[in-house]
Amino acid sequence: KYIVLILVITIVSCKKDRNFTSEDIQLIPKPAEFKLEKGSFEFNKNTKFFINNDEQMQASEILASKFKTVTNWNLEAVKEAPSSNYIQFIVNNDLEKEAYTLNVNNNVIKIEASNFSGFLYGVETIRQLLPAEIESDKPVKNITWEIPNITITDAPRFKWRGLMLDVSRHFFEKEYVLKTIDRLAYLKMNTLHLHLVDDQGWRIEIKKYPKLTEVGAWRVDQENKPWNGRYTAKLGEKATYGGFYTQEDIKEIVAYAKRRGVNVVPEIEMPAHVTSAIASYPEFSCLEKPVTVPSGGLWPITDIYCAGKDTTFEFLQDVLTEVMDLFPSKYIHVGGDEATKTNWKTCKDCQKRMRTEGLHDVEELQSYFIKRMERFISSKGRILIGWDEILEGGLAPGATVMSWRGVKGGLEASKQGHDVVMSPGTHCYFDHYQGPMDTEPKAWGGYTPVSKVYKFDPVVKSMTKEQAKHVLGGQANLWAEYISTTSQSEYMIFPRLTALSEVLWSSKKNRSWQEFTPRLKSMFTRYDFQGINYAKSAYTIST
Ligand code: TNX
Repeated sequence: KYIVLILVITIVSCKKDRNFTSEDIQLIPKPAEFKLEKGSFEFNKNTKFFINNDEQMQASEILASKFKTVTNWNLEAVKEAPSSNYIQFIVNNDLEKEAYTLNVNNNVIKIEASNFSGFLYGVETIRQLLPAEIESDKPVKNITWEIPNITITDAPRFKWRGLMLDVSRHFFEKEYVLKTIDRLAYLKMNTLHLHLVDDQGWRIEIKKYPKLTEVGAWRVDQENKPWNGRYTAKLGEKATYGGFYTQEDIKEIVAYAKRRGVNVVPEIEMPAHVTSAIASYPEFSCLEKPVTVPSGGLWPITDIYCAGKDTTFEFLQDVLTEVMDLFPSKYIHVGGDEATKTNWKTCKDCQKRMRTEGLHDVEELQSYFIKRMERFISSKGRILIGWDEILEGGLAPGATVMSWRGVKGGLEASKQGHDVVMSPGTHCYFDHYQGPMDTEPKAWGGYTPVSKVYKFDPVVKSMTKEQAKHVLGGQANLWAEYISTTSQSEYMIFPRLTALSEVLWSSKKNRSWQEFTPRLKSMFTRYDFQGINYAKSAYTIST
């Protein structure tokens, strides 16, 4: 009996004395500063969130719902100060947006922030400090939900920390989009760019133009055939693959994202990558010939919007009006990439437009096109953003550039005093291989292992201080030509997004690949609990 008693006492006292070491702190992205102290805070069913407003309540719910799942506790949010065992949310307007401080001290945790995102990130940090089992989707027994006494001061390096999902080439169901939003917030990322339009599918309901989704959202199913055999369906052939988000779906996505500090940026491609729209309304193209929604790669893309007809612009303004009503995003993406302007060269309306506007070539006509859209978008108080082709023929006055063909376009835009988001194919294209081609699933091409993503820096070395200020941040793009399931999408996104989150959040001097890799490995345990199909090969290959 005595032996048992001594054993119990030893175990209990060991637990109390558990001393965390810096190896227990495996946060990604790495916080700006942290100081570990002796002692710890232990969650139990009486732990309370001490809050003042709805925003703080929403942030606390992220953690409360995790505890509900694993312990079945209903951690309460209260507005009166409890005597101990609570997490207090404190408004501190000296802190920048998204910044937070976290102080864990035996019986009390304090999170200070100036806005919702800051509180949310404080909570997400607590989540990462807790045992990995907090991520389980099933009840977990025999765990002490303890986190070390620690003081963290943290703020992001960049304000645009994004991921793009190509929902056109592969239609991702709403549920997967919502899951992706959770995962972004978990890594303190704040932007989800939805590529809603491309040749192979139009994915958003537009009330004024129902054919966009009746026709444009569907193609002949070629999901299991290689992308590179160009396949263009015959007119009238049965189109069964596809889908789209209703306006109700979009509202749900946007509201869900807001509660996770994520801004959803819609992309409505123009003038090219729009065969799905032309298939629905041929009258907005130069040739006005009926076409079908292609199932595979389409190159070059010649069926583009006609830049000569005013009706094209009216159509696009109507579309964007509905889009802007749904998406509160300050930035509205209009694509602008890879337009083969063959038809513009022979189209009478386009020729006339060029004469009346005094344009010398089709590049200037594309620039006219984007500038005209930019006037419309900025008249609504929003900012146009487009792929770096929008620089050609002259950049629209208020435009922001998303640089994908390397960082060149971004550098040029910053020189012209425009804001940029860096998303170079070399480091940010998650449709590239992340390991040897013979062992990895078929991908677009290229080689972008997680270590290369980690080496990315959105600020170009040759930039002046002034130019660097125009770099809003960076973004990963998941083009989906070769994606046919959500689990494959997860495989391409993770763990590369984990590396990118640190690139975009943590200061440069705070980053080291050697020091990052053990943290990445420990993140895998959390991803296992979250049920994410990350590329397990990535870690061994890159270290
Ligand atoms: C180029 S990046 C495209 C996409 C393709 C991608 C494949 C960009 C603006 N356009 O349409 O999916 O390459 O990596």
